Amino acid sequence: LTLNQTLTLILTYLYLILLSTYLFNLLDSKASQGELGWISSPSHGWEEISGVDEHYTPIRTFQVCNVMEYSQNNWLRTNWIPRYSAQKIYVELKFTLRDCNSIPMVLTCKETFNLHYLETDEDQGSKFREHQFSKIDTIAADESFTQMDLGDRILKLNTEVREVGPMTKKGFYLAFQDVGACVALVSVRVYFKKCPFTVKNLAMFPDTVPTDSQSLVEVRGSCVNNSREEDPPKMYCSTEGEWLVPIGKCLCNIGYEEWGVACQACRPGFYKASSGNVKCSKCPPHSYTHQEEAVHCDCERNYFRAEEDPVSMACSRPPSAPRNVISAINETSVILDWNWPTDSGGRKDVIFNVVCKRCWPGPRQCEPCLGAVRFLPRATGLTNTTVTVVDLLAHTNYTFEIEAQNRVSSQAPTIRQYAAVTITTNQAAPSAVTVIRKDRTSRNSISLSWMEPERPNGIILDYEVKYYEKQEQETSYTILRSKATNVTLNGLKPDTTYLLQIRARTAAGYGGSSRKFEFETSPDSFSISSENSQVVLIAVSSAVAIILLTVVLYIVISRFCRYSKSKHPDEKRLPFGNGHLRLPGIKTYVDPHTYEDPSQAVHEFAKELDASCIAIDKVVGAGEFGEVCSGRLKLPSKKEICVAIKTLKAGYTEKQRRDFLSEASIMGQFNHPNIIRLEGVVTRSKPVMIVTEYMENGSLDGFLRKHDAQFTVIQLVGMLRGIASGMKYLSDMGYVHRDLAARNILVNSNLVCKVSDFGLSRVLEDDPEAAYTTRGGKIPIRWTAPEAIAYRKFTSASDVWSYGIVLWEVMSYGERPYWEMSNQDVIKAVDEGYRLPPPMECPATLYQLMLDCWQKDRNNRPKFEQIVSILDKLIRNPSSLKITASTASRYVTQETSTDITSFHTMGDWLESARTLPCKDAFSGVSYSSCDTLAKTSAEIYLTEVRPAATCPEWEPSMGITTL
Ligand code: ACK
Repeated sequence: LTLNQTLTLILTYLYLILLSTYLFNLLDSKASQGELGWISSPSHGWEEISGVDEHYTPIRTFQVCNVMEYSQNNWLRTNWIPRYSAQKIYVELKFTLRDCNSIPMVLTCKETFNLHYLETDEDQGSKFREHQFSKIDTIAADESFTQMDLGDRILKLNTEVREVGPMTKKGFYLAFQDVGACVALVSVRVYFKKCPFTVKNLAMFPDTVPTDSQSLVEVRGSCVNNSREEDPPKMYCSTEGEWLVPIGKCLCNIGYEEWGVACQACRPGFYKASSGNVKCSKCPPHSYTHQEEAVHCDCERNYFRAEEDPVSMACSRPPSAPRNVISAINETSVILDWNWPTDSGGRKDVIFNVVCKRCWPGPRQCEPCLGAVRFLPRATGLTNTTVTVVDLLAHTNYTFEIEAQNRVSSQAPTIRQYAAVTITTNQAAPSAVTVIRKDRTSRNSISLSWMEPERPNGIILDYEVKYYEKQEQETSYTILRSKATNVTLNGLKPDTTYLLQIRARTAAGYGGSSRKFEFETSPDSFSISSENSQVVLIAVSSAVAIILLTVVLYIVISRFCRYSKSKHPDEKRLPFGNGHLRLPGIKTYVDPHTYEDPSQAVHEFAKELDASCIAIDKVVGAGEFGEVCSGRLKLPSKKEICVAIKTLKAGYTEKQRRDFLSEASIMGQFNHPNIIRLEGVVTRSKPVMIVTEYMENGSLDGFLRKHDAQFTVIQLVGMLRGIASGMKYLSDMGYVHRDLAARNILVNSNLVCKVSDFGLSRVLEDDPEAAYTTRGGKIPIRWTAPEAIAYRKFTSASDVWSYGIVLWEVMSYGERPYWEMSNQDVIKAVDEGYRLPPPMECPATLYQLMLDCWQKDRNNRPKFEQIVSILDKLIRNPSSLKITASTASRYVTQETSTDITSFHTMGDWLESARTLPCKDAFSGVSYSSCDTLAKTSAEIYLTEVRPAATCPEWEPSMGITTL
């Protein structure tokens, strides 16, 4: 405490103590040393006398004792007493009174006297009229004294207090009327009560005089200097002059702390950053303040505070450089490890950034590494002291600079704190060949070409091509070497499947082998027995080939001409598009987005209809772009047909028009009984329309819900077969639907199901089921394969996953997949290996098909072609649909679940479970996989599926063989 502070404190308290007396005197006869000058009437009545009080302090008293005369009426009037703000005043009288009985020979003796008052607005001087006064009370003594008491010098002092009020005038007089008593007025005190000035919760409350009524007076406090209101401060002043019920408070401003009843500035070296009644804090390490009232402390030189650092945090500095960098090189990758800096700068948020430079020998010449180099987990913002750098060039010098940073590094002078290490990568073999394509196939030869490995790691000397008959299982194989990236394998057997692997060789040796590619030679259409007949055959085939070539050339040229007329980049067929090998003779889907002018795509693939040929009957639903109506289409010289008409609502933007018509451009390319047929478009008049065949029963999901449990299993399988057939057609065309779901299947009056909804952007915009993923895309989570959700890998295999969900929707009559689970929970459950359980009464074979469609590894899922063929066989052999999935799974869990992984085929499993009644039901249905023979139970919601890797003989492409 400084001297100043102590003095302030003492003075403040003294002031408050002085003010805290709640009785305010208007008159105190004791306080007067000289004559009081009160008026006595008649003059021989009350007498003013000097005396001493019980403490022997000199006082002025008045006394009267005319007991020896009759009819006494002696008045004593005070001086004029100003009222100030008082409404109710108190009169305290101290007096002694002589006991009448103790006075011998008295004529008239009283033991009381009267108290009166008179209100006036001004001092009336010596003018006194007794009739103007009002009586307050008759005052009697509690104790009177006798002659004996006088002798013993015992003073029997009486104290009486009387209230007067409410007073209204500016002042008043008091008067004492004696009617024959022997009385001495020792003191007269006149006062009123008030709530005195006070400071409560750092708020000042002024002197307050209570009202005369019984109610409390509400008083607003005002904050002491250097403080502010937190809650409005309030108190109530009672009629007794007491402060009651303090409410609200003030808080010391920033830079000030509470000190008694005041707010005091923080001393140098201390700060207070927030208002509140807390003490000033000492400056944190490496900071200071030389001023009073500091709200924060400044950082010392070379120390800093990050933007988000609280002022209570010590100032810090950039970390020192990382230490002891070591590198472990493995061919073209390197693991860098280092030690934490000795000085982290006083912070915990140290991160490391790694800069890669490629250097040449000689005078240090370096340049930043090119984008191909990858850092694992990343190059910047590392919180651990290690990083792996991959995809470096072989035999190359690199320098890595590892820089330590923390949040204040950016404020420090530009000195980079880093440690560097220089390495030379090893010689490395080339990476594997990944892209191989079949150029030509004949009965005895196959021509192949491939792409150079992504990382050759040197000059490729040659490629080794190893091939063998699939049936031989690698026991005998042939090896060819080729310097070029293509080769023709001759002398092969006709109609035979071969497996083939390619690897590249550099000076560092052979690279990894490619995965096994499977190719078939053409079938032997003639029975050939001799060399001659082979020659004849070659001649005939050559002739046929020439004719075929001519026809193909003609088609290609005529198509080319059509394409070039539309000024469109003519080649829209991607040889490896969507991971599909196009089937010969099947058209390829053309993405309308590849057209510079999308309206050209519409006219290429859709017929322009005259609006006058269309009659709209009624609205059947709402699409993204406008209403969907039913109506009729009557083309000249054709029969009138029922159609569905999608309209584009008025006020559309150009983009909306393009997106709307893109559906027609896509649909118009398809021609299949299980794909909704486009009749044409109306683009030249308004409204713009897309006209399709009419599907009487609407969407499949609603249709099934409406007819719950009303179909036979064969009927349901028939519908599913249709959908699979439509999807096979789409996947053969290279079209990935992305939004296959029962709601996007339409059903006609013959229960034929057709795939619909072919928008582009619309696919995901339009579908109410589509939700935004963390990667920003909009995806119908419940229907979408995990790889498509995770990294937007949409392929026909992801369509197969969705088909599995449609299968489940159909078998459960339009139940919502995963019921009311949230999208996030669905993603998590599927990722953890759980799958939807079999719907009620679902044939085991169909549930098995669902599980196959939901294989995590998309290569293990069946192709649509296989699905169509499985369903065909189930339809031909209805008994295979008799056993329901829950029954079968019960057998699996009870009898064979422990070693199910040891069965490589469903047949194996059935053999081992020969005694079980389910075997018959499965005869005729054989799967070469056992991995998806999952443990299921009617009691659990979702089914856990074992990973495919548990079956050693599992061949992904052979996931489902023929029935
Ligand atoms: O379930 P729905 O009745 O069948 O409601 C929707 C609605 O329009 C919005 O898509 C119906 N719809 C769409 N295309 C056709 C069509 N070609 N034939 C009959 N109804 C259709 C669909």
